[in-house]
Amino acid sequence: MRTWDIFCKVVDNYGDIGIAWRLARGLVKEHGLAVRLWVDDLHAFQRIWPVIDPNAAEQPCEGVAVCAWRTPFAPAAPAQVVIDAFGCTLPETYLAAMSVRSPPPVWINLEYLSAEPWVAEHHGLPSPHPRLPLTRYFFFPGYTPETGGLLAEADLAGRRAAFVCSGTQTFWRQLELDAPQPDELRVSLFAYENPALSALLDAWTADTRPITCLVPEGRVIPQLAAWLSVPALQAGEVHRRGALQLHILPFLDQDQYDHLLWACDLNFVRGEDSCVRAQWAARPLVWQAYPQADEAHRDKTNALLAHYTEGLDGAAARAVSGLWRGWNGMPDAGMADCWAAWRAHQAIIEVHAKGWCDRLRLAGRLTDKLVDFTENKLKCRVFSNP
Ligand code: TRH
Repeated sequence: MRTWDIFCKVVDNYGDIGIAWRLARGLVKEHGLAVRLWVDDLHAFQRIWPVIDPNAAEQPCEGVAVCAWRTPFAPAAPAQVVIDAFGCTLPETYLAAMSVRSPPPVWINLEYLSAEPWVAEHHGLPSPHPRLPLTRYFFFPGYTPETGGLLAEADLAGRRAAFVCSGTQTFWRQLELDAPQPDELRVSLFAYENPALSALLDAWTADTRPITCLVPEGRVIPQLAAWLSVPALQAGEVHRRGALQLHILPFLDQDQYDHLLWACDLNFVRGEDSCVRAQWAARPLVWQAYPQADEAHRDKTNALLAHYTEGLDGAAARAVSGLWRGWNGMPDAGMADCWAAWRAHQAIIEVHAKGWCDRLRLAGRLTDKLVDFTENKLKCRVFSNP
């Protein structure tokens, strides 16, 4: 059985561990690999996967050996494949052990996802280590077949279809919510602090049909509390303003969060992993890119928008772009107008979201592509090191 080590440093938020965990689970379940996942912040991990014990040095979970990445790093024999998630810098002692392993491990730097065109050109490129006899390969997830593809379980579409067909009522009950009214729009909101939020909430308050907004606890809560003029907000609270009903939810586990995305009519998502999951949900979405000091998130937003709105009718495409750009600090119009335009084209945007999900499959599944890529390299190594 092939051995894999995945290293993950939690920079901030939940995207790094969210992606590393999804990848580790997929490699074990679908490819039968022996995977160790080294994580430097098990508390963050526990937020998205509550059975994780934040104090355990090593614990089995879903077939993955979850290991605490501590400093100094205790000696560990390197695996055949080593993933350094998002260039997290491997422990020096581990790197040294990799360099004397024969044949050397296949070493992958799993990069952040972007829809920008340069990704395809950089995917798979080697980078020799300056001192050690090791080569690191850049593996870029992406939206086209020339890239590393997207994280998705093989049974994802089937599970989603089964849930949509017969699971939503139970899900709403579990969250202690009523099922949606026929004319209601149910929205999930996962966001960073956002200057456009108040104007969007104002627009929802003035909508002609009811809007229910479900907000898992997180970074946007203080801003919501300020808009509501309340000192703080907790899970379970409900607030009404005009057509808008706001529900604060507890932070859900990663699988339940998928259910939320599948059950809502529109999902506001952020960063990387929730954005991809919202696309697989086959529902309309609004993406907030992870804000970067050099404004690189603007290029990322525009690149995904260009790709996502391909094939969408002109006015509907402008409505999607307007709302996404306004939400990402690039307003083409006021938020109220952006919302009105989105509402006017809602039906066509919903159809597009379903078609988009089918098109996404053409990019390929990241786990399959990663296994193919590393298997090829491993075979070459065995061949050159008989
Ligand atoms: O948490 P994020 O903002 O993570 C970000 C991005 O990944 C960004 O690219 C990276 O540079 C930065 O971290 C360091 O957003 P993201 O990527 O959507 O990750 C959130 C994870 O949390 C995802 O796996 C879904 C999960 N989640 C839950 O499990 N339960 C919840 O209730 C919610 C709202 C999210």
